[in-house]
Amino acid sequence: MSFYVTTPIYYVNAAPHLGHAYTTIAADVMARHHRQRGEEVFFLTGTDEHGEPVADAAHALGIEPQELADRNAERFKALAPQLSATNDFFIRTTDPQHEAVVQEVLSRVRENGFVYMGTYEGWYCPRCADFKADNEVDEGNRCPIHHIKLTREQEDNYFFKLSAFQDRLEALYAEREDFVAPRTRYNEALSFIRSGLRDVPLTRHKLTWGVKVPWDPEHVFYVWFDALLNYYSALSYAPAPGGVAGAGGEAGAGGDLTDVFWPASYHVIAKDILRFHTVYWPALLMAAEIELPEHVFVHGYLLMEGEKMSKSLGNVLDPFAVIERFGADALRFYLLRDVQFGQDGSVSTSSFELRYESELANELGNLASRTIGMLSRYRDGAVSRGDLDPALAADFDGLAERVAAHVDRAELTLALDEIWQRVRRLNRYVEEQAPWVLAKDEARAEELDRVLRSLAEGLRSVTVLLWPYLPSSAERLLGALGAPELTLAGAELGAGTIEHVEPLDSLFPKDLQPVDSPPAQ
Ligand code: ME8
Repeated sequence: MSFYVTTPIYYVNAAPHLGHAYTTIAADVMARHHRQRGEEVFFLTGTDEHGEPVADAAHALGIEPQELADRNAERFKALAPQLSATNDFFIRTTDPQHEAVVQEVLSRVRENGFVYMGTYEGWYCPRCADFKADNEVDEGNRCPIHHIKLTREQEDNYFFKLSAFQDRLEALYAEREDFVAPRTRYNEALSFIRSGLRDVPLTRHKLTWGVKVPWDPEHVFYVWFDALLNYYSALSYAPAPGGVAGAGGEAGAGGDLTDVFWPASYHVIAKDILRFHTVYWPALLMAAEIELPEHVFVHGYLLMEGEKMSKSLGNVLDPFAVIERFGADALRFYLLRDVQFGQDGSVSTSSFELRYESELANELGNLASRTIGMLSRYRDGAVSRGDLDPALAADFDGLAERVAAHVDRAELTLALDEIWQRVRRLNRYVEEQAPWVLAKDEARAEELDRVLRSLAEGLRSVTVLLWPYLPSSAERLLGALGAPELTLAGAELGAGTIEHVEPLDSLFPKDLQPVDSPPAQ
């Protein structure tokens, strides 16, 4: 079994913000979960470095696009580990290997008869790097996303015959209802297709910052076709992840991983780039005779004060400030817990702090410290062997499978909720069983043993399942339980044997400063 998940490649025209962090975190949760299932996993992220958004931003700063790209690519590259994201490769579209694949694939598209020379006339947003039809622009000819005034462009370009794929795309959507999720996004993509596809520019004449068109070096490829191909090109030169031998070479030596990981299992994106991924991308792959990805999952926007966060709108919540004060785990948890994955959701420092305190500190943190504390106090840390409480075990029955089924559909918030219900169940179990009462009565020692064992095992089970969301905290906690095993099979209640627990410092300390207070001097 192999699993290949991607994030969009981010524009290097600005620094990373919470929106980028969100998609990377979500893809990382999926990658980690699939690794727990023992699958061969490849997780790709990277940067989109060509085109007008980058060229314009560089010129505004008085530097060359390559310099801006180098500078900001480093910041995106550094973002992933700060989020505890475990991407297997970081692609940059200025990588020469990527550029060669773009030229090769798009030449094939031309040889297959899907490219012709034409004249484009219409609206163009340089921030979106997107051509817009008359009915897609706001009043005053403004971009509906960036609110900037658009210019009408006229340019001789090579065109991609998107219209030739009308029937095949409709057939794809009819045959594979899970190609795009959630359903609202599937419907949106399908209705765009049904409204009638028009051919789109494949190259730009006015621009020089891009991949050169091999059959006409006066042109560069339109940045979106260059960018989309990253998902495919990366596999041809990325080093193989640990444990996977590349088809064409040694693990780690840059073997060709295409045979192992293509087609991609999931492209995770937000709705701003839906049309490119759900219409242009499958059509382009069809034109190049490359197999289509399995799923595109379209999540919503993180909103601040009701508007999509973006650098150009200047309303950005700084993920680094949150990480610095609360750690990456808390950010990961908050974003996937508070905003239903797939829908828009408002984020704020106050709702973050509320979740941190009420759920991470008071629910999971307390459960861990109570469980370990009682085992230390009453049993010197030793966990007895024997049966688990059947009533509690019944509440955990099939949990790992349900979580897996949700993650298979990229329902990351629902999967987390399944787990969290068990965290709450365990806290109720402590209250119901009142081990402190049992501990006072020698005659009930066996009962106490069973309660403590059931608690410890329940805690271990939820912690294994929480690992993709809270990797550092989960590893610390499993370390204290003496049960570092992370596989999903091992998440079953009763699958592990905890013999002895060790004391643990508070997992989610409460005496942290608020997110938006100035750092301590
Ligand atoms: O579009 N809420 O790059 P980009 C949620 N280079 N997600 C958000 C977000 C928000 N407020 N803001 C950004 C591009 N994102 C192209 C992609 S792919 C072949 C080329 C995330 O830097 C989300 O994943 O504008 C969105 O789709 C992506 O960042 C856009 O990043």
